Amino acid sequence: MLRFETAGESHGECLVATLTGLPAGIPISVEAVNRELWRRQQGYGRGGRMKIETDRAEIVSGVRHSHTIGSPVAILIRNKDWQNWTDALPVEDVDGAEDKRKPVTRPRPGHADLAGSLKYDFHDARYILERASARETTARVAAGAMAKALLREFSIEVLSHVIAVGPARLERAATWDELVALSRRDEILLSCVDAETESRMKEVVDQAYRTGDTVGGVFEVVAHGVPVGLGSHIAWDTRLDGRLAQAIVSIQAVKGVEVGFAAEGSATFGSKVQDTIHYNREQRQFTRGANRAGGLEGGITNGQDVLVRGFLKPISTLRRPLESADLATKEPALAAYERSDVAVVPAAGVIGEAMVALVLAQAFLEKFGGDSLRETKRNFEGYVKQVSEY
Ligand code: EPS
Repeated sequence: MLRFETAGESHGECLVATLTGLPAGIPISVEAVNRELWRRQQGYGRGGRMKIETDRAEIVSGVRHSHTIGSPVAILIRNKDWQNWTDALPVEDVDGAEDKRKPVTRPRPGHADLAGSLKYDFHDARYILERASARETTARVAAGAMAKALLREFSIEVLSHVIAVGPARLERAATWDELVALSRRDEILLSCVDAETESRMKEVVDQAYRTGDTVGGVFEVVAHGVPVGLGSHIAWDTRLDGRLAQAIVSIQAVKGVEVGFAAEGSATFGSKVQDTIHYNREQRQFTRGANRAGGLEGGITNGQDVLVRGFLKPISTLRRPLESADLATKEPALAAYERSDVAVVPAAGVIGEAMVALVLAQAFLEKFGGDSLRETKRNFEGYVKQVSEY
C-alpha cells in the first residue's frame, strides 16, 4: 500500500510530504522533483507570493545514493516567506505575541475562512486559511514527483495542459507530443498547446487583472502508457475513476471533474459515445475506435490514455472584495485582501498530474506489489506476458 500525507501551513516554517510504501531501488533525481515544483509555480496570472518563493525539495528520509531504500520518503520544502511571519505565527506563545498576530476577521466568500472558523471555533480565520491555502499543493507535487519516478520505470508518463481559461477555450484535442513539448518549455504562459488560443486566454487574465477580479478554467491530465487492468469493477471504492475524481476534486478551487468526454457524452446518444472494439491479428491485440471513455471502463484502465479534467472556479481572494460580515462585530464588511493570484489553471494542471500519478502509483502497487523495484518489475512483466498471450 502506498500512502502519502502532507503537513505545513502557508506562512509556517515549511511544507512536508511523506510517502510510505514505495519499493526500494527507484531512481530519484532531486533536480527532477525541483523541476516539478518550478512548473507548479509558473503561469500567467500568479500573484506576489511566487516572486518570494523558489520552491526546492529537501529529501530527508527514504532516498540514499539517488535511489529509494524502502523506508518512508520525507520531503521538506521551506517557505521563504516564513521570515516575515515568525512573530505572527510562533509555535510557542511568548510575552507580547498577542499583539503581533495578523488576524483575518472578514471571511472571503468561497474560501474555507467562515466554515472553518465556525467548525474549529476560531474568531480569526488565520489558522484556517493557513492550511486551506493552495500553498499546501507544493507538498503534493513533491510527493507526486516520487510517484512519477516509479511510474516512469514502467514507461507510464503523466502530463497536463490547459483547455480553458474563463470563456477562452481550446477547441481541438492535444497530441501526446504536444504535451511533451509543453512540459519542456522554460517559459510557461497558460500551458495551452495552441498559440492563438493561449493569447486569447492571456487577454481574459488581463481583463481580470484590470477589474480586480479572478478567473478559473479547465485543465486536462493525460496519463500515457498505462497498462490495462488498474483499478477494479468489484466495489465502489476500488473503481479507479472514482478514486481519480476524489483526487482531482480535492485540489483547492477545483469544483468539478470529468473522466474522458463525460459532459459531451451526456448530451448525445450511446452510439456516438462508446469506443468501438476491434482486433489487430498481426499485432495480436485489441484496438479501439476512439478514446472517449478516457481510458477507463467499469472503473478499470483499458490500456488507452487516461484522461481526467479538473474544473476550477475562480480563486476566492479578490482585489475588489465581495460583501462579507465581520466575525467579531457581525457587521457588514468587505472581505479581507492581502494579495492573491488572478488565475492558477496551469499550476492546477501540474498539481492534477501529481494527484493522478499518486493514485495510479497506488493502484499499480496494489496490483503488482513488490518490496524492491526488481520484484515489482518481475510481477509486472509476468502480467504483461499473460495479457499478450490472451
Ligand atoms: C500559493 C501561495 C499563497 C497564495 C495561493 C497559493 O500565498 P499567499 O497566501 O502568501 O499569497 O498565493 O493560495 C491561494 C490561492 C489561496 O486561496 O489561499 C501557492 O504556493 O500556490
